[in-house]
Amino acid sequence: MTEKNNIWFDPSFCLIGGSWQASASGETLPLINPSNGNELCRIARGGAKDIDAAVRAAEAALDSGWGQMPALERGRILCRIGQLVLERVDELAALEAMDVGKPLTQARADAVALARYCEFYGGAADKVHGETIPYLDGYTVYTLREPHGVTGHIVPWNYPMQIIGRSVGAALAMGNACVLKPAEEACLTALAFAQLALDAGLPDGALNVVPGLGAEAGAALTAHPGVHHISFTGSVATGALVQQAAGKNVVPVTLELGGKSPQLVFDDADLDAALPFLVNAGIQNAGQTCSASSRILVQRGVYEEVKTRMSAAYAELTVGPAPEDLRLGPLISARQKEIVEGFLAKGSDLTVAAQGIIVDGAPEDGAYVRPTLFADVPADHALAREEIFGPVQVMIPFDTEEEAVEIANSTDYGLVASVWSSDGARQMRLAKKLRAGQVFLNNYGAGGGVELPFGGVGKSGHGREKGFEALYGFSQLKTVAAYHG
Ligand code: TXE
Repeated sequence: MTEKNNIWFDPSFCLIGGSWQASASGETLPLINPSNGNELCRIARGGAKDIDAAVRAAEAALDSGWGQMPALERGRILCRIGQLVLERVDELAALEAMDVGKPLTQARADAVALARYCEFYGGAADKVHGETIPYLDGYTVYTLREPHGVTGHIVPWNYPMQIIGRSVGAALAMGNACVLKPAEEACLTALAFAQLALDAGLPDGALNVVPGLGAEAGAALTAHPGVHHISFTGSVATGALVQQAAGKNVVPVTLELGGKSPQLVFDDADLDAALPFLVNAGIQNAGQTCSASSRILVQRGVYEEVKTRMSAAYAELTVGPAPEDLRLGPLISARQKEIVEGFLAKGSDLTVAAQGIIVDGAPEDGAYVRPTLFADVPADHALAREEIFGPVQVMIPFDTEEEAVEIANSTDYGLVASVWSSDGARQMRLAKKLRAGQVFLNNYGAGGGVELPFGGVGKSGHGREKGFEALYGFSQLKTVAAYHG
């Protein structure tokens, strides 16, 4: 490591069948610290052979102890993992801050959320029941919830800990054995989590981790005939490839593909309550959040006031290295910075209402961009329709409720939406009319909500994660019909 930290695992290894090992090719990839552009360490460049070994190890785990373990015991192990995560929260936060560029406070919140997912799914493991079905005379019919078998988990770089918690946590709770492919840009906490899982007593092979490139390790995982379910979070383009590959093996997929989520602010909204959410939902994690609110739709009567107040908030935003724990850190990579700058260039015909600042002394090779608020943006402009995945928000004025709904529903995405209004009837109407997997009334995000089913419609993907719903996704139903006369 060029930058010392409390590393309690070897970041250049894969975890396969309970043993840490180099990739079959022996090749490694650089892991870059986005705060300064320096190489942090090398990670394994896993490929098809490593994925195959990981799938075999998962199958072996299902055939042995893990496959036979009662739900109660699986739950206990998950709760123990959660406890170990809590004991290491600060170290995990430091790793994530270094690797992803997250300000420490945000990285810490992710580590706490990871523990919470382990606790939630640990507690839920033995509470997913089948049912008995009244049927014809002489029959007793009941259903069993069974694991898929080997589940593949392809995780992006923006919230590694939270996404691992919600997907691997739920899959393990239902008794699946997992092969996890973290993002090549950020995989330290995935490896750290795997070590904690072993320490907590998770049997060998129940969780395998193979870092590597998407086109190599990721593609090998999605195409592997021994994988029975794939959970993917990432871009629409890659999600479509994952679905195609899974389709060839007739395997179900859960896709979470981001969005262009709107907040609708009406004239009768409590602006004092709304303001912090309007801004924070756009700039948290430097805007690299699937459920980021990148569109702020404001009714004409309060438009100027909201613009003035959001602009003032933007002028206070500071961007700098993750350890400085400012409101924003760098983007994940020079490549992501290029993508976001490309969008800013596309917005050169628009009005910039306000921008935050990059602090003095931020390393030149860090992936920093200034958070930018655009005002008076036409609803059909590229910046109002395409996912930017950076700290950029557009303000769009509207006159009527109907117009607001039409604009809100006019993109290809549908992940999250929120309504700020004191009119209860309007809240109920819009909760139904907005095309999104989650709708928030007078809040945004509800504090993360491990318990709340989450997922999208349209190009935001399909399937639901989080809450109990995820447990149904990571299992399948068997119907047993007994004839006894
Ligand atoms: O995503 P990819 P990238 C969006 C966001 C961002 C854009 C590009 O708009 O600007 O995607 O980011 C693995 N088979 N989101 O390039 O390619 C890859 O290794 C199997 C939104 O990072 O989707 C990584 O582990 N796997 C999003 C994961 O897919 C493959 C979060 C995500 O990478 C693969 C991230 C392949 N052929 C980006 N190619 C959200 N919904 O939150 C890549 N991967």
